[in-house]
Amino acid sequence: MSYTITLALSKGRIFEETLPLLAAAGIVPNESPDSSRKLIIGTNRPDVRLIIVRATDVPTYVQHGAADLGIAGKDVLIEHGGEGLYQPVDLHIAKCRMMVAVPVGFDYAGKVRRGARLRVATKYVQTARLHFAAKGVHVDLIKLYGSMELAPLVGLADAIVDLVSTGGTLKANNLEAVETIQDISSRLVVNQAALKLKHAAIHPIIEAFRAAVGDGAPAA
Ligand code: PRT
Ligand code: MG
Repeated sequence: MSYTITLALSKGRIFEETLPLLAAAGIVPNESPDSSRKLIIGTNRPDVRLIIVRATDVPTYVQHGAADLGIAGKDVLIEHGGEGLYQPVDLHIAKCRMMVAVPVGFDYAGKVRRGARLRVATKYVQTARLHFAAKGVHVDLIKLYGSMELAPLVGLADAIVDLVSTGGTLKANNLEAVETIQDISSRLVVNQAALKLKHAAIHPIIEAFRAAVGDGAPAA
């Protein structure tokens, strides 16, 4: 089977929230990545397949043209840099906020005012670097790959930069958010060369996603 269009997705919340948008574009996966271990999933359309990759790897597959399209969180796109990618549609899915959090009672504002140097643990090093540089806050960034909430509890860091949706994880670990860095949602990303070479196939998919999320602007 030769596929015209490959779409990169991560399983979990992005896959679940993308299903209705795919349906609006007339695309229905043949199986779910949660019940199947397959990494390449066919759809009702013989010319469209899905590939299942880690959320942080979606921009890489699309940048290199291994996928024509993908869906990735703004958090992931900021860290990746967005090179070689069009980001034509904000899908308003997998919403959360990128925030600075500290142990309850830690005087973050006071430390910042006094120009103290803070140790900040995060998976989002680029985002954190830009944020604290813009505020003129001196930080030592400590790169972690997960469970950032633990770092302040065991003395690895004073603060963390992480995604917050319900706030339940912060609360359970006696942490509180003290600053919002930015609102996050997932974006449709498109390989720039593929958009030109496969325009007839890709353009209608972009337009269907755009219509499904109620965005009236014309596609790239
Ligand atoms: O989980 P895995 O290590 O496989 O990969 P991933 O974390 O990169 O993927 P996934 O599927 O968990 O997240 C994919 C995308 O969903 C992210 O890139 C974000 O754009 C978006 N998203 C939306 C979130 C959240 N909400 C979210 N709450 N991603 C992660 N979280 C985590 C957060 O890091 C924290 O640990 O959930 C925890 C906080 O949740 P609350 O509800 O307790 O506040
Ligand atoms: Mg996760």
